[in-house]
Amino acid sequence: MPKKRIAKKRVAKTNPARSPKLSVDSDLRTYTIRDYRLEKPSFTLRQVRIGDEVRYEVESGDLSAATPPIRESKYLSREQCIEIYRWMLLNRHMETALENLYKQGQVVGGVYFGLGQEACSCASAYALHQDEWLGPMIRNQGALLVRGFSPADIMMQYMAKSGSPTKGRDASSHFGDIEKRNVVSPISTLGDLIPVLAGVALGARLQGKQIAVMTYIGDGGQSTGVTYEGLNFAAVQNLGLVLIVENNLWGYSTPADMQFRVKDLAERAIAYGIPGVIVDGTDACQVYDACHEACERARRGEGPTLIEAKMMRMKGHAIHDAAEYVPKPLFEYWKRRDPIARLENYLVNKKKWLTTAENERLIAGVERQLEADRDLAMNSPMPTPESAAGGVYCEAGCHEIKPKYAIPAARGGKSSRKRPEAAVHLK
Ligand SMILES: Cc1ncc(C[n+]2csc(CCOP(=O)(O)OP(=O)(O)O)c2C)c(N)n1
Ligand SMILES: [Mg+2]
Repeated sequence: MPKKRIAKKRVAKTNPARSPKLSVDSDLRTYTIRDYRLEKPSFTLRQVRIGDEVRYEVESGDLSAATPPIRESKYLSREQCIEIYRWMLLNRHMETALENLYKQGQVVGGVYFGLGQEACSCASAYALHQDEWLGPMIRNQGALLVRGFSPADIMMQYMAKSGSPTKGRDASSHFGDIEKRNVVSPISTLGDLIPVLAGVALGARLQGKQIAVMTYIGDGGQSTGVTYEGLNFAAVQNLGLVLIVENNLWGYSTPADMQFRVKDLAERAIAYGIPGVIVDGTDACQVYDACHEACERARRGEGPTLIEAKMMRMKGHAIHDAAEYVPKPLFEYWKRRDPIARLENYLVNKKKWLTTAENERLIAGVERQLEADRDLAMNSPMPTPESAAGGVYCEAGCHEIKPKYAIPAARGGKSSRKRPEAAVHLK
């Protein structure tokens, strides 16, 4: 008798019609977004109007939550962690020096800051190999340092000095280096770097090399059509694009809540058919690990990855913007998550990879380097008036673009393919 009862139960369990789990599976699809974070801050803002001014207040969310620890990296060694920390310090100190230069009237135009975003800029660029490519945006001055530009290059650029990367032709961040550092110049129209970097990966592939290429887009900029077009092209072509969506909660004075409806921007990856990852953008180890994995995927020819880095823009859009519209408690909350202070604490107190004295020496070294670079920038000349006519338009051979990796195999002889009708028609 007992045997019979057991048999009956088994039949019932495997009967799909009676199994709610199975019917749910066939109706719903689920997707995975890897989330590296050790905390998941969530705030809602309320718009407040005072006369003509629009400001925001925090409506809900735990502003007093304890700061999480740095997440242990799966890949970074002690030396690499310290090297990233040093880049972040250089990034921060250089921007402080730039702010002072601006206040002294030495800067032509505005200055953009990546305060609070140094981990995102530096640890991401650090994941690229030397012969791979980066397309930075305005907040990624740390990434420029990692790729080999000096603080003097960046300061001279803002001061429009003759020795700056564009020889005084541009007064902010529109410079790159296609010869040595493999940096594509930032493009102001938000999103346009994405198809350009996808094209760089395609070019490398045509030369027989799968590389990782990296670029950034903000929570505001990701709404542009070209973001979709560029990333979709990279996805369809399986190009090694690593797109870092810098969700710093503000696009000018527009809070992220008013920019998109999805909970996390990493969810956008689902629609492209590519992996989406979330990291705490103030944790250098998380940023590095996600970028390293995305770069390895790219090098294996498996296509693009979208990484959403969540953090906070800790200043206004540029130096002219006092960011009065941002709720003060939000600044205080994110200040406790300062990427440099957290990494310093991790290296000195948690891992004991740096003694206090070694840390002080490292910081003093960064300050010395910056002082020397600032003096160099200050003392270098402005361009001569006569030079204004040159170097604006392309001059013969001024930026000849040669294949970087190999000469692509050319198709010899006449093509046997029939010319498509459209081509004939257009002619
Ligand atoms: C296509 C396009 N639209 C508008 C602008 C003007 N603009 C420059 S920066 C910016 C805000 C960008 O915000 P976000 O993408 O979040 O980047 P963040 O400044 O926060 O780093 C806007 C609207 C532009 N440069 N390009
Ligand atoms: Mg933003």
